[in-house]
Amino acid sequence: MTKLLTQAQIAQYERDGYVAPIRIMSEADAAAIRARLEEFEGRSGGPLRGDLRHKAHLLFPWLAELVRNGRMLDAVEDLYGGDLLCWSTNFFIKEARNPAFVSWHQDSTYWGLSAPDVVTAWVALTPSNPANGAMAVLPGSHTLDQIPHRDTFDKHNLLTRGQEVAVEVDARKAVALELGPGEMSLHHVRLVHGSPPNPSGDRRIGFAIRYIPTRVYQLEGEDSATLVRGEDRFRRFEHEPCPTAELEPEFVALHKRITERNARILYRGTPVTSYNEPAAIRG
Ligand SMILES: O=C(O)CCC(=O)C(=O)O
Repeated sequence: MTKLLTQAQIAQYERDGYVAPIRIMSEADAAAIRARLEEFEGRSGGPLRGDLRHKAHLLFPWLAELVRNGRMLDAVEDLYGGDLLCWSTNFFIKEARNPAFVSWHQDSTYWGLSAPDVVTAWVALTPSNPANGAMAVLPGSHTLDQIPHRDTFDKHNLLTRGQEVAVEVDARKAVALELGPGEMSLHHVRLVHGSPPNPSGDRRIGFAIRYIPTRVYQLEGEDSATLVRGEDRFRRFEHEPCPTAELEPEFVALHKRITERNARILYRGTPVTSYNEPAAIRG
């Protein structure tokens, strides 16, 4: 008996490495989250920048609630069982008519996690489609092992190191994941995916939530995660608390410590020590 996904969707995840679209909230609820984000951006002087794009669920209660969305967790439980951690979150915001893009890559490359049992729930807060730079995936590529990547640090690449797979990708085989606000896609950590720039007149906003079963651990040092369902019998991660108000000082300090530590893991082997800010975000 599954909780949310059908047997066909579970089979698709196993075969193709992704499932989409899955509705997890109404369009109105997604619009309300977008409005909260943009209200904050309005107050703080412009698009969300720097560390605020990463692990923002430790700073904003409306994102802490989103990572605990029951329908989303039901779907993830259908894939990885009922003891679940939210390891990380990342905003992928592409401004209107902006060159920001995401190169073809596998998420697993620099995350340092012990097993490829990691799923991303990519939640659309605006429409995401081929006209505004939707994410595209290469079905079945998650069954490949870890593919070598090269770092480009391209100034418009939204990935930390501008990393891209060091093999030819046949883009004709790619499938664009079309989502409406309030829908999500699920993709496997080894699935090759990427996305082109957004030439449209509105922003494309996605919030990527990375979930792992509690048995997975960090190989590259100390790390933290949020227990979102079940129990953690392994206690490999420092458990993160849940914010009750926006940007509470102790949460801001915690978030700084955690994102700096994560940046050291993600940029290991390079001279970069804190989150690189692509020109596409700096503006
Ligand atoms: O938002 C995008 O276009 C790409 C997102 C992505 O690479 C990810 O969620 O891993």
